Amino acid sequence: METVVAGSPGEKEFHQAVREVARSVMPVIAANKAYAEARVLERLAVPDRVIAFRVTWVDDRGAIQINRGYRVQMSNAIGPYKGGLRFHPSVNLGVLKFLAFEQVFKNSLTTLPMGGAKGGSDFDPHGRSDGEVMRFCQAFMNELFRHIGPDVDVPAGDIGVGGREIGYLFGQYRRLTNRFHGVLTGKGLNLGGSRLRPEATGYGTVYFAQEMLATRGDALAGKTATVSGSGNVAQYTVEKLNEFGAKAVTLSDSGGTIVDREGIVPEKLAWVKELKNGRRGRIQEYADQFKGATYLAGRRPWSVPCDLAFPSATQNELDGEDAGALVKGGCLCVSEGANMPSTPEAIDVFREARILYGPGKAANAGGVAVSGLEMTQNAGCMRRGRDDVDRQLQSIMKSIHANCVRFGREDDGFVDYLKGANIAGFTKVADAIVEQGV
Ligand code: NDP
Ligand code: 2IT
Repeated sequence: METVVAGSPGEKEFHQAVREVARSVMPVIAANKAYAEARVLERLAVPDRVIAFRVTWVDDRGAIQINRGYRVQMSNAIGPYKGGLRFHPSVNLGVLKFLAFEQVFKNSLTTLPMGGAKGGSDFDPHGRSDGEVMRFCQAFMNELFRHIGPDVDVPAGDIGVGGREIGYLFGQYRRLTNRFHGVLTGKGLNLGGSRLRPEATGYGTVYFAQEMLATRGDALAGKTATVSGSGNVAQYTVEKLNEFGAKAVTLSDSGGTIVDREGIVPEKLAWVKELKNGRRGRIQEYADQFKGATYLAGRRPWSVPCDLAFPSATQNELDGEDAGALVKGGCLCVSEGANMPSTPEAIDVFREARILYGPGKAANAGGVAVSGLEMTQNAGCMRRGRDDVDRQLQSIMKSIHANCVRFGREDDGFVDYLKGANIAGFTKVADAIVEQGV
């Protein structure tokens, strides 16, 4: 860790992500001479390549705007680089390195042949018109296009990047290269996108919770859930919870949290989708729209009593104190839709309380898994139906869960899903690195 920290000063999220994986896999490396000799972990903690560039574009007033753009290509040991693009003012190199590092292990867990990468920009889409977002995406692709390709690096969405942005990015890639192929995932159906990709992360996170609960003879029906965020992942988490007969009682955004003890039922969720994906408004409006709902300005959902928690907004959004409040409120299962939403202190609290804790790299892998299916559909010029994709998604989430249990079960029967996910994800990549020499 000293070498990692010295080589990436100030990148605290990156240090946090590496430390968490190192803690789990050090015993595996100590027991496997080949991994130690090949210095697999040290190699994985330095990106294969970091691309950083200026994005210059013109806003609606005719003024020139300048943003920073990045792509961190972490490892392609088991497949082409793969991972999302994030547009958010908090984006910097350290954040993208943490996300790219996590992506390597997550993608390995999916069982599909995908390496790990992440990219994005400090561009803030809030309050920008469609035209401004389009011109920004075009300017971003003007540099990115030379570094990606269907068997090189295949970006997708993340915070601030959804179907609209992927469409603009794809259009510019096609104009620049004269190629129509699967260079991005999360595309609209007209552009060769996969059915169920928008739903996949949220649905997968709920399927993962279902698997975790089943190990204790329990199920989702009748449970109360807190959900953070109100974007892509949060929306489809609530949708699937409703289908399973559970009740979601919170959503949030960077302004605060709404609490609706009656449950965010399908009609209310449809309104949230229009608010967030159509008008792009604030979640606060929910409390004005629906009687009985309240708005907690500047607060997160974790003080609301629940059986299940689905952190689905951003990194480090749930700290030790929040974890304590969740456990005290009766929470028995946490399934992470976001990447690294729980701080190390929060994870310690979950562990000590022996509750079910599904880390993001396992629980939210359904999104990139369906991205992997989109790549195979594009490569084979074919299309799968919704039920077919859903079946595959469920089967992948089950296999990720089984792998976590296999590598994470402790002597007393408790499953440390974080340890299991890290070891299972690491082992496949480590073997591939050893096989390919230096
Ligand atoms: P969206 O942009 O659709 O939604 C993000 C949500 O999180 C918004 O409600 C946003 O609020 C909130 N949010 C973002 N940053 C912050 C912050 N700093 N503080 C408080 N709230 C914040 O993104 P997604 O739903 O796609 O992504 C959510 C999480 O899921 C991220 O951690 C992402 O990495 C992860 N993820 C996404 C996948 C995908 O397929 N999209 C796959 C796997 C993981 P506001 O509108 O106010 O900014
Ligand atoms: O964090 C993630 O796994 C994503 N944002 C999805 C990446 C992808 O390539 O679909």
